[in-house]
Amino acid sequence: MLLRGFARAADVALLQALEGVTAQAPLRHLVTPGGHTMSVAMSNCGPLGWVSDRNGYRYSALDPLSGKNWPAMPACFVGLAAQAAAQAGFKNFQPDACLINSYQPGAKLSVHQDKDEKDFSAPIVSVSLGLPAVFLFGSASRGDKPQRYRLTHGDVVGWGGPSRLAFHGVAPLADGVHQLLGRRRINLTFRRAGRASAAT
Ligand code: MD6
Ligand code: FE
Repeated sequence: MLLRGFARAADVALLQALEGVTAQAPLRHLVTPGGHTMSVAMSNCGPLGWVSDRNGYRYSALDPLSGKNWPAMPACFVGLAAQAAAQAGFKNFQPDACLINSYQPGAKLSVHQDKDEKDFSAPIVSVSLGLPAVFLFGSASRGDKPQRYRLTHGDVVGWGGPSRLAFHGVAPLADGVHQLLGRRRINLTFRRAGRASAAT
């Protein structure tokens, strides 16, 4: 589900909270298991963070840069993610991981599936801020030609159920200047990466 502009009213609060997070856990370019350095810079907040290195992709409670826990998920992040999930039909979404992706012009994310999480019943909520991007959204089989969606500042994508394992990616970011973020796009993806939360 694409919620156009859902995060717009909260943009300044989100970006301010994000600065606190990245001051503790700086954005960095991870290396893939194949040895390529990713063009997207990443960090995390919350109990679990997504990391990649020569040994593979996984979730870790510790930031490999500091050896410490990832910063806590700011309350405005959690609130927005839960509200967006509810709007998309997923009640009680309790994310335990927030992956922060930072794109500069030319950066891209190759087509992939999100399958490192333990709980595929939970949705993923994805918040776009800053420069617009073309989001590629396919099906669960890699060969299918993806649809293209332009995601702009404040758009939120809520995604789960039958589409949870759909292949997706981000086309190389076009250059531009955004009023709040300059030459940059930030994407926040909220997930349930560890065990399912108790139903309430
Ligand atoms: C991005 N997003 O938009 C990258 N994955 O920068 C993702 O890879 C993604 O937006 C799963 C669900 C939603 C997403
Ligand atoms: Fe993804």
